Amino acid sequence: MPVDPKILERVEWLRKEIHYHNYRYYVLDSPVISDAEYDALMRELRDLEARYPELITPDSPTQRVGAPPAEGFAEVEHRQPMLSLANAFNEEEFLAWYQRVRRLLEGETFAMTCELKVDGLAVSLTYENGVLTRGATRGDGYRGEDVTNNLKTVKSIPLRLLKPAAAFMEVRGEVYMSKDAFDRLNQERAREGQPLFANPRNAAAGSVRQLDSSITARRRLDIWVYGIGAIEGGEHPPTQWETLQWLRELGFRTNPNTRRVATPQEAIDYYREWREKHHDLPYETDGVVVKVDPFALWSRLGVVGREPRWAVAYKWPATQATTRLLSIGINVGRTGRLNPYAVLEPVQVGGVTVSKATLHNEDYIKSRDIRIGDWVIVERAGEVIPQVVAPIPARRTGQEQEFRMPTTCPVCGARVVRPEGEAFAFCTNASCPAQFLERLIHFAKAMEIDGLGEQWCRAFVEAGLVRDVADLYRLTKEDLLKLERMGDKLAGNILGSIQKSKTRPLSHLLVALGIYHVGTVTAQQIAAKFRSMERLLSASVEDLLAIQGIGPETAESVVAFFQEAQNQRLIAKLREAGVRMEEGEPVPTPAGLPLVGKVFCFTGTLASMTRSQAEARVKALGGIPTDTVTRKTTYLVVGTDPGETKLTQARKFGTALLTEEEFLALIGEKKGG
Ligand code: 0OW
Repeated sequence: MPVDPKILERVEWLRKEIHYHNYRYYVLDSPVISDAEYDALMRELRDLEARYPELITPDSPTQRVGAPPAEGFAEVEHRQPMLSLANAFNEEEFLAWYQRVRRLLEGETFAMTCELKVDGLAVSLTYENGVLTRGATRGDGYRGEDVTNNLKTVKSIPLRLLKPAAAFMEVRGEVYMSKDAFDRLNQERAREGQPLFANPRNAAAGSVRQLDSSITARRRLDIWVYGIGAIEGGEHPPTQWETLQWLRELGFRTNPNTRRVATPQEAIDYYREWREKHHDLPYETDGVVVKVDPFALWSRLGVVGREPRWAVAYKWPATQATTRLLSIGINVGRTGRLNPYAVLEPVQVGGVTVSKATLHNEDYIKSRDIRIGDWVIVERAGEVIPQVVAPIPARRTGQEQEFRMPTTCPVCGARVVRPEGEAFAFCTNASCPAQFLERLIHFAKAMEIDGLGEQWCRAFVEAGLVRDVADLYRLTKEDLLKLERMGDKLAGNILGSIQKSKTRPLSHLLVALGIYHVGTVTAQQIAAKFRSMERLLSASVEDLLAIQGIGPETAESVVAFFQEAQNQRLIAKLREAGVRMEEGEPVPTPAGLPLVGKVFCFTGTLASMTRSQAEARVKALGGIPTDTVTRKTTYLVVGTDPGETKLTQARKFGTALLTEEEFLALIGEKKGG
């Protein structure tokens, strides 16, 4: 029966009042009522919502914690991609950024907004008609994880805006954890014997990506909002400075230390001032973000790859120290790459104890003549892992030794090869434990095993459930139910997807095995030519070279892969598990499909459809969509904010470029169709 309008009115009044007091307390840091008065308002609203549950709305202040633990996060697409930032590590690099902007603007001068670069994680908040409807992590900039329930627990994120703004709006900000909250959290974790977080940024990221939002709620996260993404049915002010002011009036927390300046010297003054003061802030920062203030200039300046030309991150200086290089270790990275690292006499670098540092690769070590036993200079810049920058020859005793890259993998003993022209050496064993997690993730993706993403792969490996990819096909439900947060239904779904993946054609399996230089197109060509794993196992380099477009390095890499004993055993295990080893009859692509044999790659954002929609259209018309531009790519479709790398590759291979309109015409659609 309808609720008494007086109750409705009281509930609405309470919500508005509580939203306002939340704003005063968590955003302005200046409450105007006592905690007791605030608690009384909340208690009254909770009682009314308990008596009249039909009145509960998602933006009610009572709805900040309420969702059951998620089983994983849905992937969501940002309406406007989230960009990253180019770095300037010193004054001349900052001035170079400024001069390039001046040049691009034909000498026009412009104000700049200087903001502290808070060291947290970037998020995007979607408000529809003033109500928070979604919160997402940045992800790869195009797609992120839906962490709405977690972000709703952050008290300084408004569930509803204080005044009308737009029908649809994406608000961008940095979620962070204060130094105090970080210390308290680690003390608590130490007491409970849990692993500690390395720094507030990791703690914030771990808390936002918590599957159980009631845990997130206890983690005392906060946010500084700094920008807008897509906006429809409304507009924001014409400059960054005014937009920050406007966001504050809407109920967001914007950083009070922001400053608008007219000249690069003033920006440098701001940077110098905060380089000395930032340690006193209650939260961590890793530099200053300087932005061109008028938005009208942003569109004229544009974006290169993922980085806007109209902003730069001017980072705090790296800090250095000297110490002894005791030995050189090797870790085998996710792609089998051997990465040398320095084992150091522990030393304090900028307040952090450093005992390991990267040495990048063999050439880096040789070109700097770094020897084992040397005194060396170590540098740590913000979150970048520390690196050895140079030896100190003057302090040599003559006992130092040259470094030599091992010829067998330190983890599994397989041969190590250094492909022609590569800076790195690689382990040749597909089941090498060191690279296994990444190979498992790649396998699951290439075999389209739905539900088996990075975090479950990691859980399988850590629980020792799988030692090579073939073990996937031997998993049972009781195996999976041993895992924390694995439910019966999810276990059934994952096992079902694993079984279903057995029927994928040979080309999928070839991609899934992660053979160096073998991507989607090469795999399809090899599978089409040899048609079965049997024939492929005895193929020679010449047989492979006979395939149009396969070069010597690919042919050798494929033959080397199948000659490795561990790989042959792996394939035998997969076959015995029932994984298909044949390429299906070539699906008779109905004659006349316009894109048969055409290889597509996409870069940037399309206005008329998402990337996955465009790839599906290409597939439906007989074409092959791929992630990278190679000599085999027929077309590179260029959307807005294209990636520099793909354009460079396309120029190198002479790939035909298509605008979105040309692409739509090719697939027989018109813009906005
Ligand atoms: N961390 C920050 C911050 C900021 C960028 C966003 C896209 C282009 C300019 O305080 N105050 N302003 C921006 O503006 N970015 C920031 O952080 C970036 C976002 C993505 C990676 C960094 O976290």
